[in-house]
Formats: sequence, C-alpha cells, structure tokens
Amino acid sequence: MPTLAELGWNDGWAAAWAELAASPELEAARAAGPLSPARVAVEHRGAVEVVDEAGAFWAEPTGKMFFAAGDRRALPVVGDWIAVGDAATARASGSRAPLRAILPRRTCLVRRAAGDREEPQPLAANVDVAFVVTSANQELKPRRLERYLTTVRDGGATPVIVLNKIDLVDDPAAMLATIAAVAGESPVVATTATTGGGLGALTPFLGPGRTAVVVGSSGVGKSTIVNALMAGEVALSTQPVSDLGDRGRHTTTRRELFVLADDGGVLIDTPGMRELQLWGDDEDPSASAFDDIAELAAACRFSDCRHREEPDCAVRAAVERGDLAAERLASFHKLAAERAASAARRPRRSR
Ligand SMILES: Nc1nc2c(ncn2[C@@H]2O[C@H](COP(=O)(O)OP(=O)(O)OP(=O)(O)O)[C@@H](O)[C@H]2O)c(=O)[nH]1
Ligand SMILES: [Mg+2]
Ligand SMILES: [Zn+2]
Repeated sequence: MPTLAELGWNDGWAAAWAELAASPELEAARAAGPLSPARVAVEHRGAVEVVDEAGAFWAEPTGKMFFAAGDRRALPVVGDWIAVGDAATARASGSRAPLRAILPRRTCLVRRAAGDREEPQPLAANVDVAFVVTSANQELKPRRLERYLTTVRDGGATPVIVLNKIDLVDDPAAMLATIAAVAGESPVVATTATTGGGLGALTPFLGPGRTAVVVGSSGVGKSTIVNALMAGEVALSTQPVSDLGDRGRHTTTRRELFVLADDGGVLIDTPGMRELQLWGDDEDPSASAFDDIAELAAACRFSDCRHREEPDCAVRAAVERGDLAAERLASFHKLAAERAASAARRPRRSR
C-alpha cells in the first residue's frame, strides 16, 4: 500500500486538512464519526474509488453536497484530496464512506463539457504536470495543441508536450519544429512508448510527491506511456517492454490514478478527448499559452492592448515584419474570444 506521502500528501495538505477538519461546517460530520483524508483514484457515476494508506475503498458525496453543487467542480474529481467519514467500515464491508468535503484544490484542469450546455467539466485536480501527448503518425494540429496548453496553464499546471510514436516516421524533426513554434517555454519530448524510448525524459517531471496527468486524443499512446512508466522500464529505455498487460491495448474509458513504485509520484491516465473547448473563468484575453505574444505585448502602447485595431501594437507589427506567424495571432484571438464567450454565456453566479 502506498503511504499518504507516496500519494502526494505533504505539509501543505496537512495544514489544509487541519483547517478543514476543525471547520464549523464539518461539526456534524465529526460528530457522526472519525474523518480521515483519502485521494480520489477513479470517478464513477455518483461515487468514487478512493485510496489512503490502508488501501482502496468507495466513497460517496453526501446528498447535501450534490444539492449544494453549483456545477461539476463542486463534486469530487480524480486527484482530489477528500475528507471521508468512517473509512474503516467502508473498507471492511465494501460500503460507501460518506464523502464530507473536498480539500481546496491547488490546481484543476477544466474544459467546457462536450455538448450544448455551458458547463465546466473538471478533468483532474491537484496535478503538477500535464503530459500533452500527440502522435507522430497523425497530422499535427498546432491549433489543437494551443488549446491543450491553454487549458493546462489556466488550470495551474505545467504542460510538457510529448510527441509519441516517433518510430513510425523517418524523421520527426519537422514535426518537432512545428511543435516548438507553439510550445513557448514548454518542454517538448519525443518518445516511442512501446519500447520505452525517450521516456526517461519524462522522469524529471515526476518524482516524490508529484502528480502528473496524461492527456491527448485517443490512440496517441497515453496508456502505453503510463504502463511503461509504471513498469519501471524507464531506466531500460532501449529494451522493449515485454509485457504491457492489458491496459495499454484498450481504449481508456475512465480517468484513473496510479501510484508509481519507489515513491516515483502519481500518474493519472485519461480517456482520449475528441474536442477540447476552453472553459474561460478568466476573462483576461492574454491566453496564457502564448508566451511569444505576451512578450511582444509588453511593447504595445496600451497595456490592455488586444492586438486588433489599437495603434502602436507591437504584436501586429511583429506579424507585419514576419516575426510572428499570422495564424498564431489569429489563434490567439480565436481562443480569447472563445473564453470570453464562454464566460459571457454563463449565469453570473457560476463565474
Ligand atoms: N508504433 C508505436 N505504437 C505505439 C506507441 N505508443 C503506443 N502505441 C500503440 O498505439 C495504440 C494505442 O495506444 P494507447 O496507449 O492505448 O493509446 P491511448 O492514448 O491510451 O488511447 P485512449 O485510451 O483511447 O485515449 C496501441 O496499440 C499501442 O501499442 C509508439 O510509441 N509506437
Ligand atoms: Mg488509454
Ligand atoms: Zn498590441
């Protein structure tokens, strides 16, 4: 069984826990039985699988929590630290422990839920790093990559771009150059997950107390990467992975948290996303995935320049000089508008 520390618990969480556990809101819950912390490993409809030092068990948000939930962010998501009542009974009997509270999230990746409704969908909580995986045998879509980078940075995590399946192309150099053009400061790593090749470059982003989530389209190799990192194959990066088990071969249908051996940190695997629409809480149009534009913008005449019709705009000047791709500025405008529209359509209460 992993220790709480191996699950990502640290002094910061302990302090948050102390505060929460003593809060008046949880007075009735405390009276009903001992509260303890656990981390959400898998989400199901209406319930979650959680883990603590004594192992896995089920927990269920109380009716009060469902009732009070303004949107899905108020309900538990994979990676959350939660306070549960009477874990011992749930563990022993297989029943669901009452989930009393969610510790304030340090980071949370959120997208706009697929479909017509204006609704946020949290993807993972309390992640330090997101591995944004693309596949070398598929057409590279820089605009899509920008969406991922924006979502990750908006959520407070650090993106690392992974170009996987480089064994399937003769030379990934052109693709890596295209990626570098949108990556900004974000690291870019090229991998062949099936043999473990290049995966060693991901280990600096993992490690004790850290949590990483793997995101990207279906079939790009997210689960293969998770499996390889779990199998400890990283050190043997030139050796083929002999047994991936079953998980790497199937389309992932749920978000799931894994603990790496030897205090190697925590990894969250996710199902492939077909579309990633931005959830714009932040109406600031300076979408955070655009370091290059932010840097140029420092020289715009107006500090709130939107780089459209404003005079003395350093960003448009850079496009005219050919120093910044016109598509990149167009993408910046599009994502900023999408965020603003998402925010404007929402009732004020949920902003
Ligand atoms: N040639 C090659 N195949 C790979 C590589 N990585 C993964 N694959 C294969 O690609 C297929 C899809 O891999 P998965 O890891 O299941 O992809 P995924 O991103 O988890 O897909 P979803 O769960 O549907 O989102 C599998 O058949 C893998 O064996 C790679 O580096 N090279
Ligand atoms: Mg998968
Ligand atoms: Zn400007």
